[in-house]
Amino acid sequence: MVHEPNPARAHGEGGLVSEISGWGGHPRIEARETRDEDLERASREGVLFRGLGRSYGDASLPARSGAHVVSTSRADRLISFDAVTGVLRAEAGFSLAELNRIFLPRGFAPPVVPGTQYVTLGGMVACDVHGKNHHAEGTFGRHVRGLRMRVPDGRVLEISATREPELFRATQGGMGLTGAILEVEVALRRIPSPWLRVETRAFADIDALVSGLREAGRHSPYTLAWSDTTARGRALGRGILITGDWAEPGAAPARAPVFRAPFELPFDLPSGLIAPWSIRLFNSAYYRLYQRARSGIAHPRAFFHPLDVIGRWNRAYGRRGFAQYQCVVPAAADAQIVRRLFEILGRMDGASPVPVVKDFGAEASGLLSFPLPGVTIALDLPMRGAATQALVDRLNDEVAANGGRIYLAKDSLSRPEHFRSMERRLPAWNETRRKWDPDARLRSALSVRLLGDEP
Ligand SMILES: Cc1cc2nc3c(=O)[nH]c(=O)nc-3n(C[C@H](O)[C@H](O)[C@@H](O)COP(=O)(O)OP(=O)(O)OC[C@H]3O[C@@H](n4cnc5c(N)ncnc54)[C@H](O)[C@@H]3O)c2cc1C
Repeated sequence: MVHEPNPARAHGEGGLVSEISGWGGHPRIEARETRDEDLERASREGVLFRGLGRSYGDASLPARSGAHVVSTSRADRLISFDAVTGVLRAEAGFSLAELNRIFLPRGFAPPVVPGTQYVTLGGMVACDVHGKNHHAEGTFGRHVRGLRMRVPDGRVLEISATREPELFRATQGGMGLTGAILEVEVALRRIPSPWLRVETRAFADIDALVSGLREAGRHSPYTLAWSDTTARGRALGRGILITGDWAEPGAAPARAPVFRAPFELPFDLPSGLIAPWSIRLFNSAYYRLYQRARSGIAHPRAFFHPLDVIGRWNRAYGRRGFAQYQCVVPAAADAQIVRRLFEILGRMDGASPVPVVKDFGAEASGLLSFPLPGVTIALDLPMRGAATQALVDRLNDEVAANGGRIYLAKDSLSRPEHFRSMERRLPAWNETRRKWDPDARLRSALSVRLLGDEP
């Protein structure tokens, strides 16, 4: 399938300076955001690319107020698909939502998906996203066959695990700082039906939940857990384990799943509605609702992207926004460390609505890819200014001291000292970045905050 360029969309659009942010709504920055369906042209200036802005913090924001950033969302053509090998090539702005809509009913699924489908292929590579099957399939980058990129010296290159392998590795999880991704080639996998067979089971505390996750990973390709960080005493971290696999045709509806446009929150709700008291009530009700084991057939969106059911749900946090905090701690003693992190949350008023807990498999080849073997937790923390900064600092002390690391796609508050102490691969990544971009022409608000780039 090849689409011809649409002349009406052929030229860069946008260009007025306006306020933009990542999904967490913090920080917000003035930027000149343009959209162009010709990424080769749009990348000539050596400007930061962003996809659909679903990273939570400052990764997709320009290095300084008023600077230019290119959104790839108009460059969304499917370039080729081989039905024998499942290999797809598309422009970097092609969205996972489109991929799901077109390919799931045809018997092919993306190999790895994040918790929202409103992301682009370029963003998935730059963040080297992980999904519920990390223990079995690794990150998205493991399935990427090649990239077409504009590198900072101006050349357009085809790169892969064998052509410019260091650049290829540095780009996976490189947060857009090694060049502009123009096209992505990735292997899809065959599935027996587009529906999921799903089971849920409750566990009474965090230790039981982590061993339940690990045990489930031995036979289930998809696993994750929701954990209650607001429960008290022994029950701290009690949670619901969710496992899934693609349903066989006989067990699934014969019809294709319909992806309806979600209901959208039309405006920002007042900041402060999502507060420790309301989170405690919600978490407790959620745990009770799923306390009895259940099983059934689920729509792929309900299983993989449950939050997408409400569009713009981030507005529930109000104008102040929220910080996502996601870290991973290594497998040795992971349940104890997670318990300590939850205790810190309790002491510092850091309630988070239904946090996600997931076990990770092997470290990826991406030089800054997030996962390492162990357990990851993802928390939504309503923004409370200095109190949230102090909480993230304290969590990072604990994570760094235990050999863990944070996920850049979610981060907005970590300090460079913490990041450096967590990231032993940083010197190797810096070296590759410097080789391709000696003057750090390509930079972002995140690279200024964490890597010491000039604004
Ligand atoms: C509800 C929700 C759930 C999520 N769940 C998960 C999850 O389970 N696992 C997970 O790993 N992540 C998860 N994420 C994070 C999200 O998947 C990633 O941040 C990423 O895929 C966002 O894609 P995007 O297209 O919106 O990119 P953006 O957020 O716009 O950009 C992200 C980064 O990619 C760079 N970038 C984007 N496009 C290009 C390009 N063409 N060339 C070079 N650099 C580029 C940007 O500069 C930026 O650094 C979740 C996010 C949300 C909102």
